[in-house]
Amino acid sequence: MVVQSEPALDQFIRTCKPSTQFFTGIPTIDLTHPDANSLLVKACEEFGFFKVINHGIPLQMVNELEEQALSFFQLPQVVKEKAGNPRPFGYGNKRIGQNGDVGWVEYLLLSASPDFIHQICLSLFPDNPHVFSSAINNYISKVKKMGEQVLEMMAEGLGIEDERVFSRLIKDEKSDSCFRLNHYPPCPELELEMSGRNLVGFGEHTDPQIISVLRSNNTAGFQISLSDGTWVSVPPDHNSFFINVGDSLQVMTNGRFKSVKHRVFADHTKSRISMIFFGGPPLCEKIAPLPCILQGGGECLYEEFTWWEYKQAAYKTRLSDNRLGHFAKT
Ligand code: GA4
Repeated sequence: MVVQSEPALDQFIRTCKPSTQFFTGIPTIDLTHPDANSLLVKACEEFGFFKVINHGIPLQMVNELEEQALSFFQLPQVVKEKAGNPRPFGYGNKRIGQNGDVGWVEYLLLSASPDFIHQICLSLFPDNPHVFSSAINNYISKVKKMGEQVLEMMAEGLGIEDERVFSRLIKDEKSDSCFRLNHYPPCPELELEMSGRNLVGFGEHTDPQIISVLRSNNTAGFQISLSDGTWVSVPPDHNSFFINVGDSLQVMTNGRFKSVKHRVFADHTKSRISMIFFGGPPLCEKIAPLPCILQGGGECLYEEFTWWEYKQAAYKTRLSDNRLGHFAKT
């Protein structure tokens, strides 16, 4: 067995312009609003990112998972490691992916299948796997439904006849969706102050899937890149969800929706906990710009690929790489 040493602290530091202010322009979509469909489309075109309120997800269930997650991350390292190696699924600490990326984060990366989750919880807690596995599975099932609803509203907003054109990919029983619990521990060793030095929790990247549904505790640190390349800080809101457009949705909409570049900086005094559902298509699904989108004019920007091919290519890249470039038509 090869035991990897911990990356040195300076590997997590990025120096950039201090941004102490929160960006106030993040679109907030009330899912019960009569114009929600068109507002969603606008948000996906402009930012590839938005906040969802009136989402119908019981907050008690969300808080329950947050508590469970906190207790999990407080366990001794040897217990957490019983979840196995995070490649492809399991417990990871400070190393992300397989190509040398590091982040000030520990995480549990899971396939979103209820049976799989139960198995992992059984390895972690052989005497009582149910508490953790049902907290995760209940959460996923609700958040997945909300994600499907949002995808149907997006299709309607785009005027697509088949409103299930996006959501069916996640509803499919073979959907390759995954789930991640992240814990960004505080880093008191480091006086970050206003020096412009930041501790990278999760480096800049886009998500490969269709959409990602994120919920975090009230600790700041999440940033998105705007269309002009400026990074802005997203005000945390533990009662709402944030949704990212992923690369696959950018392709299906022929670039009309933007897969948002985002990153997380860790806090030096407060823990950040986040939970993300990544809605992905079945492995054999062909991803390409939708014919009904192309009918509106404009040339087709991407080659067709299967989700399996995209995933294979994506997992060979570094976090900050432009993964879609490989499939762009020249
Ligand atoms: C980014 C989105 C999801 O967290 C993830 C990540 C995955 C991993 O952590 O193993 C990847 C990253 C993510 C994209 C490029 C590759 C794969 C790390 C990495 C360097 C689970 C996913 O699907 O893609």
